[in-house]
Amino acid sequence: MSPSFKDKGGLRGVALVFALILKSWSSFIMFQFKHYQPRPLEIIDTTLREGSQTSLLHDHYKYFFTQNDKIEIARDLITFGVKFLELFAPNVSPRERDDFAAIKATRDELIMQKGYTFLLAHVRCHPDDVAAAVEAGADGLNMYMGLSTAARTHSHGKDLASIVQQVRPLLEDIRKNYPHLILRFSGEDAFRTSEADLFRVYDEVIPFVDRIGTPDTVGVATPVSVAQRVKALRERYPKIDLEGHFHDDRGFSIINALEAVKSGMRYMDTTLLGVGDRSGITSMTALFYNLYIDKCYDHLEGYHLRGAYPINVMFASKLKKLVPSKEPVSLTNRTHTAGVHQKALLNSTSTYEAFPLDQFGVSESEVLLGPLSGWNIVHYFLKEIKYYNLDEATARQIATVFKERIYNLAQNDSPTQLLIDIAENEFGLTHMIIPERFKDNIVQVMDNVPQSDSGENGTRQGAVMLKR
Ligand code: HCA
Ligand code: CU
Repeated sequence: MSPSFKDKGGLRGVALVFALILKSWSSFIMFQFKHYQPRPLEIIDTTLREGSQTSLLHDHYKYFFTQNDKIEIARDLITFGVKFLELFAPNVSPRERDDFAAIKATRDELIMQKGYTFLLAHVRCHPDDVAAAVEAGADGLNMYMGLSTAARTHSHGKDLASIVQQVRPLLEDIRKNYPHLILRFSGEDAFRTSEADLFRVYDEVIPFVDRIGTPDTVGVATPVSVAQRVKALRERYPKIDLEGHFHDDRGFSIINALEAVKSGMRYMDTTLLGVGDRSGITSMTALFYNLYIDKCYDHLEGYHLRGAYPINVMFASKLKKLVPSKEPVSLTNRTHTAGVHQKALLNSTSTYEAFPLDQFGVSESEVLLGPLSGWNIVHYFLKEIKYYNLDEATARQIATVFKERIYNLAQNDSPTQLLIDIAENEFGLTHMIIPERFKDNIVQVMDNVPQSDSGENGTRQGAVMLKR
């Protein structure tokens, strides 16, 4: 006999109570940092904090990311496999407070699908910042204070003893009152701070924190100084995890991060396309690309590398730019204009491409069908790869139609052809006019190389040439 309507209501009630218990249980047990097993490399994405300080936003009079931008960026980072997002302290402005809540809601929506992502508030060693972050529901606090002579003289003006007097009791208090919070303390400008001065402060805070940050705030570090510093810190604090943050003033942000990771630094701050204050910091996809090339496969655990290029395109569109030519995971890195190269490429792509960019999503299928593909990818693909005239609004409409149809595609039909059919036949798109003599000058290799043939030394046959 089937249960009566009333019984069903009862069952629903039980299910609701069960769901509530599960929710509160999970927020206390499952999602606590102490139950999380950190991977060999944990990216702390700071696109929404450090990255928001990029002057590139000013180029288009945009100045800041909108809340929708931030939600999309956070969602795509979580989908990519990032588990730590650094955000501004919520008391920076009412807008940041709202955005914090919106990002948190996005994070919560993705828990069932992608697991938990920790939101870290970037806070000064000041009780107001701490209180605001706690109120906003941050999972952790990324605290910082300048320890270098420059910071002590020209910024906060405190000597090391006063810094310790301010920071230690604050951290002790937070640890006592909010034991679940993930705490990090950074000695800002660490690479212009002597080891003795760093140790003087770190020794005092170590009992209360989960990680120590060593930011290269002004970009003075070199691979040699990084390796030496990481070694010294690991020797003195063998049980504590280290976090790096390398600015690109000398163009060393990638090599320094790579060196640090290889020397045993588990946490690395990165941003999408490496944007940040001045020349920015390490680009996340550039770091993964180099770890892959250097066969540090452990460090790639849990990241969706094929989403690398699509996430770069998404983010570039937020800055109203193309993926920059100096970003290794870029289409530019697969674009050949030298005639001699083109002929050799037809025979084997390995002649002028040493590395497997297709594994990082610089491939036709990933760009169109990857998990992150949205209207901006469609816009980019049609405009930059296929050379159609179109604006963003049209790209949005085409993307909607494309997404509706793509799942009904017959097995042998190509998504590219479907997109082109929609673009040409239903939206009447036309090609940009390129002078005849330049038409064959550019070759982009957008093939998918079979898995077994993707090693750096493999001959990467079967390439499909894509001439614009
Ligand atoms: C800043 C400086 C910072 C902080 C890094 C950190 C730096 O913008 O506040 O908190 O570890 O480069 O030192 O980004
Ligand atoms: Cu910085």
